[in-house]
Amino acid sequence: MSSGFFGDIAPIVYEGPESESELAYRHYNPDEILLGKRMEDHLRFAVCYWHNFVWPGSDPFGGQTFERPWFGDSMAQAKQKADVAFDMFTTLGVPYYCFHDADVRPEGADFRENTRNLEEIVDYFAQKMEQTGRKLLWGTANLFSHRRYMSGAATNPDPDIFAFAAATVKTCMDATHKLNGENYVLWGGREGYETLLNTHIGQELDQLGRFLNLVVEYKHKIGFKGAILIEPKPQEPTKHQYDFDVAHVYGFLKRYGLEGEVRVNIEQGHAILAGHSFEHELALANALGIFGSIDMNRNDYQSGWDTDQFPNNVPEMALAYYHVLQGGGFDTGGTNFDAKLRRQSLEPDDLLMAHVGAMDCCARGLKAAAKMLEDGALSSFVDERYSGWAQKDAKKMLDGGFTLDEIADYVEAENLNPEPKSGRQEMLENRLNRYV
Ligand code: XUL
Ligand code: CO
Repeated sequence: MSSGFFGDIAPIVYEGPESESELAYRHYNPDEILLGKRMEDHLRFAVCYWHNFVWPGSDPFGGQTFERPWFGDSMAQAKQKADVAFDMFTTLGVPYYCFHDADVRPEGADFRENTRNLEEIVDYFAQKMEQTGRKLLWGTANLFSHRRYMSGAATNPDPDIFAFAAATVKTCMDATHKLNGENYVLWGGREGYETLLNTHIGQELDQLGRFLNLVVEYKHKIGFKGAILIEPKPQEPTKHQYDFDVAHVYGFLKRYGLEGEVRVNIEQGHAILAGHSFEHELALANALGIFGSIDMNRNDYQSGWDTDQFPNNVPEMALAYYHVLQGGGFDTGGTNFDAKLRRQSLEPDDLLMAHVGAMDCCARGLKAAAKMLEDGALSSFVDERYSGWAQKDAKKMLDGGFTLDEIADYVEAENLNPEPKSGRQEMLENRLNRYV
């Protein structure tokens, strides 16, 4: 049954680049085949619950701007919110969604009530998913908003808070498993520190390592087949977060023996906050074998804040999808819009237009990326640039077949005197620009 929130808006469909409608896809054509696969199956779009249906429009200087009938803390309102959310997923034709426990259930007085509320909503979601054919990309626990987590969840100095957080994650993993979620995400919003004056870093890292091992052990215990993903972010809300970026996460996983068990959910805006480009983080995750999923939302490049805006820069997105495709594309992952409206965008259809534009930009980025890959526009040069490493002696050098002094002997014997070769950056930038 329709929630009525969006009025009588018909399902949004592909109308092609000439369409004049604000509520039509010009580029996102789910059935279009790229590299042998449907566009919908490449992109695996997800709508996030929190920014669309929970965030009230507040900023550090002002409170609520959005008026939504489901704002409140009753179970009836939580179900009304779910009705609107599923209406939006189906109107947009987005196959997946993502949520935190605190987005979807009323806050209870204690752990037991939280769990009961979550279970009731999970049953409601299960019915709605069955009716609408929508799927869960990932579930997660909000271990950062409640005041009990102000000094961390897994990394809290108080073991009772560690326990409360662990128990909460168990309930969220159960919920995700029950809804056939394809991934479980951990973003450690409070897993870091404000000041070293009161912080024991080594102790906190060991707590975080044990916490993540508990999650992985439980995944296997319940037979959850999805991927466990960490979402890196360097700061905000804490001054310094332990899951700073992909490289930090990899080092952390190695240290705690989890590099084969946990992958990353990379958010565009977080990459920028860490001083990287999005494609750097994607390429590195691929190289390290830990790529999982993406949050496709941008920051404001001037303010330097995590503004969670809908993506709208096609060249950036082309490069992002280029790296996603180069790594073989999404497996359990997908494209989640962890994005929110600007607080002045009050109307229900602003929510729809934001997603329509974002999905069209992703589709354009994906098409450009697929074409670049197909044509070998960048890879032909890169392959040639590294082709020397296919030669016998070069391979031997890489595989440990030479010691340092043997390499010195080799250079002398062959009288090596190599000349540098052009990196051709401008030529490659020009090539890229032909596709976007
Ligand atoms: C915060 C953020 C989170 C995670 C899920 O910056 O990105 O919403 O995506 O907890
Ligand atoms: Co995110």
